[in-house]
Amino acid sequence: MRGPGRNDFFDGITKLAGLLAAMCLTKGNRMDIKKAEFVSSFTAESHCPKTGLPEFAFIGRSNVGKSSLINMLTARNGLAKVSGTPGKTQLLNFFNINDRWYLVDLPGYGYAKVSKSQQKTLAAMIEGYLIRRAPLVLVFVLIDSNVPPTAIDLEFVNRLGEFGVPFALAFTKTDRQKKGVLDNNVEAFLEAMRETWESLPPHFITSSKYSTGREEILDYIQQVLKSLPS
Ligand SMILES: Nc1nc2c(ncn2[C@@H]2O[C@H](COP(=O)(O)OP(=O)(O)O)[C@@H](O)[C@H]2O)c(=O)[nH]1
Ligand SMILES: [Mg+2]
Repeated sequence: MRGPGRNDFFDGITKLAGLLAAMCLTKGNRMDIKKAEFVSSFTAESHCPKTGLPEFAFIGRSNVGKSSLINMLTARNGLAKVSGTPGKTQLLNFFNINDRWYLVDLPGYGYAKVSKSQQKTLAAMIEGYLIRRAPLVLVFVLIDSNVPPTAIDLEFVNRLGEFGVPFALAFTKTDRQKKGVLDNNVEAFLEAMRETWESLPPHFITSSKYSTGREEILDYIQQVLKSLPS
């Protein structure tokens, strides 16, 4: 795993974000979602357009609450489809946010009910995007806070490390648990990551039901955008 480089990156980004937050994150600076528009879906990285704008991708196991989180962040209820049927989103879905950045909704991973060959196709699509997509700035990996760490999520974040892709964690559906259980699950995930990672990525506690974590995530995206070379 390309550990040390990634760790430096996280440290750098976290410090920079903290500094910027202290310097200029007054209310007027908070990201207002003035525009959130579905643009198009693509079946492969090679088909994705050159937009000139940075991309933040969202991924997680099927049913983790990704569509709900996207709707919550953008304050658009029907933007990403919320579905009780997992495994439906099988494309790279692009959303234009404020003509400033793209939110890219990636297919869910680890959905057992799709065939092995389809899983392979999906994995190739996801990895192709993650590895080759130049405008990709950061991936939000969604983790269900209601369950202890799963091998599939840990393997996925470790793979991001191997690819050298920066990421942050968003623990989802935190309203469904007592605080004690939630804290245990979050801490256990971070603890499991410490086994392979020297320093940890930023993490967010979210509930789409109560908009928990919305400001924190939007502030973070704003800070990362500001830190990019123009
Ligand atoms: N209580 C609660 N339920 C949620 C939350 N987020 C998602 N859900 C529910 O979890 C299920 C899956 O959500 P969805 O957003 O479609 O997940 P996706 O498959 O990852 O896109 C749906 O029944 C949602 O209503 C949350 O923050 N709190
Ligand atoms: Mg979905």
